[in-house]
Amino acid sequence: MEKFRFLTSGESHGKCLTAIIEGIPAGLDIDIDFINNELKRRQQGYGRGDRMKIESDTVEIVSGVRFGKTLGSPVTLVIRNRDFENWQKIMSASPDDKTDDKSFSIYRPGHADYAGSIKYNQKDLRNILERSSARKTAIEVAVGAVAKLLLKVLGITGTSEVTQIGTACCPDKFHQEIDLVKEKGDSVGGKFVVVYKNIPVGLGSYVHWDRGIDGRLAQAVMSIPAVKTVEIGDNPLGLCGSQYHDEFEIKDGEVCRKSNHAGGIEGGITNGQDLVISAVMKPIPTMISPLNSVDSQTGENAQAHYERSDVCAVESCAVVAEARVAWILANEILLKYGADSVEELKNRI
Ligand code: EPS
Repeated sequence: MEKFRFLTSGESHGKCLTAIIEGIPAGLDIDIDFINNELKRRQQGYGRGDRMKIESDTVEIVSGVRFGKTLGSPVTLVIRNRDFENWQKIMSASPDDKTDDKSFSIYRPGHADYAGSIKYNQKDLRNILERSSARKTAIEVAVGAVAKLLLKVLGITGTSEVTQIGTACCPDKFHQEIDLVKEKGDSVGGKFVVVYKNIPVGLGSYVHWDRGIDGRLAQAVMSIPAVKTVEIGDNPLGLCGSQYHDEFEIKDGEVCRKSNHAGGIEGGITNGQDLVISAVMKPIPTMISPLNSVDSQTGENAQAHYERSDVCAVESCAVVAEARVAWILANEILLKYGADSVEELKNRI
């Protein structure tokens, strides 16, 4: 069930990225500086590639907002790709501009090239790369920033932190790990954690398999490009029930917990504790030292395609995950407390 719905569009080197969001109550203050700051956070991080030097992502609001407040109508957001200037002909919508410039046919192991080219029956792997690129996460973060603004009104806030890069588990060693990998022309992944606080009890449900908020959050985070595992709370593998479950106690007349191993969800429902989600991002598949591959056009062995990329994007991935968690929470809040205006929503909560 969706109340907070949106679609995005746009290719990595196309003109722009766009989102149309529906379901935001009227009267929400849209702080454009906050949205742009979220976009800036996504662009940062040690190990990002040269594209981030070209782009300076900022959002344009095209509909649904008047004098800084939502109207209750669909909100349209646009982020222009500055790099489009260099790709106008290559990414042109007109058949008159057809060119082989920037075409490629050698699969990058780990990227969408192989499966995508078969699925969409494309010879030029550029047609797969352009939308499968993580560039689209820029507009997703803008949508997440709008969801965060709604959550903020209700006192719900989220943060993220990188907890591992490659084999390094302490922040002091992260840059060194990325430098070492970069020197080898390789790439590196890692792990991060997202925490949201002040969440009401009762978002999500156990009544049907697709209503559990844990399943919805896992889907939202797992589908970020390059994410391979998602955990809610602590990994219970190898722990006994007495070590894992969060015991209750009464403190100052309130029901409290001694721990939060469950990460804020029991029975597919938020339980009022902090929501804790961690995920592992695999190493980016585009590498200067290429892996063995196959040329789909010649049918021969070849070295994988390389083009400008990142060595490590785990910090950015964490910001994207924050955004995705914000969409899910905003949707669940609107499902539970459904309201047409922010005032109505506040009164209901
Ligand atoms: C990205 C923009 C892309 C890549 C990266 C994410 O820009 P370009 O391809 O022009 O360098 O830097 O995407 C990938 C590494 C990938 O494999 O999809 C961005 O804006 O985050």
